[in-house]
Amino acid sequence: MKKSTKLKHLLNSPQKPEFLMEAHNGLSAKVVEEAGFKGIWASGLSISASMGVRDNNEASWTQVLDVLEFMSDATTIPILLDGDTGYGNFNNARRLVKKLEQLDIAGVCIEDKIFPKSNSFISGETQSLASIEEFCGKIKAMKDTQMDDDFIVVARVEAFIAGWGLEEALKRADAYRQAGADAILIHSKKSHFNEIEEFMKAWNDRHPVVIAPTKYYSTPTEKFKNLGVNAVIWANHNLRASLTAMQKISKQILNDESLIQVEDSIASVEEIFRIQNAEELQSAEKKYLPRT
Ligand code: SPV
Ligand code: MG
Repeated sequence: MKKSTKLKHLLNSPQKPEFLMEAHNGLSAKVVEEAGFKGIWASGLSISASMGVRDNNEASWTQVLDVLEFMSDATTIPILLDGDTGYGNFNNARRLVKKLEQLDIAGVCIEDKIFPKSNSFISGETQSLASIEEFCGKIKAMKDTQMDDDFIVVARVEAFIAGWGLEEALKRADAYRQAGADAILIHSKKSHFNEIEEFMKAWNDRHPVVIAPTKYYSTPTEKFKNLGVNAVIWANHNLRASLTAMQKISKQILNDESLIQVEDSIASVEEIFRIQNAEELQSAEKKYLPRT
């Protein structure tokens, strides 16, 4: 089955919610697939952080595509790209769709802000939203451009992030649905899931909904299920886990000036070879290299 079709099924699955796990490079994408997840969230925050830059479109869109190519080649489960604002206007966004399809990326999520975007958790209230008309035009251009009928465009509503209320969030979500978005991502930066709850009740199962409970992380998943959320994105947890691990190990090796204390607490070199599938190359070499 095509990766795009798998993502489409995941977003429309009778089993609610389904889950997408964050990855930010080929290795973390493999880890997500091996863990058993059905889909990958290629997080803008995590990809930018792993490149050592900010989540403000400092990395160019083609630099992001280079990372995605490794992620896509390394895995068989679908990848949903966090495509920020689509890296420009409708024209940039539709060219993005064309290139994503070529890389076998299953779908892209775009948010109704202005390029260059800022992360939703940094001074959200000062962030301007795109006009509904402009954003709907962008969604339409993307849907008109895709060659694969199952390619997914998720429209992310940043109304709550920018300090607007339920009415604005609903108005935008419904306009984006009508413009052709395959699902809505409703985002909130509150530590309680109130905004999401209000939205889900008023939305009344009109169209698939995706959430990213980064800030309201203490909400039991059962609540999302009861509200009928279609998919939950665990949005940045591999990046954060690896940052903590790297900080700890670098400090320890710096202080110890020795590897004695760390060797058993980290992945073995053999484990790296396994996840790289080094064995396959060894057998291919036997098959294809001249015997000397
Ligand atoms: C990201 O992962 O870059 C997101 C989701 O946009 S969140 O960080 O939860 O805003
Ligand atoms: Mg993002």
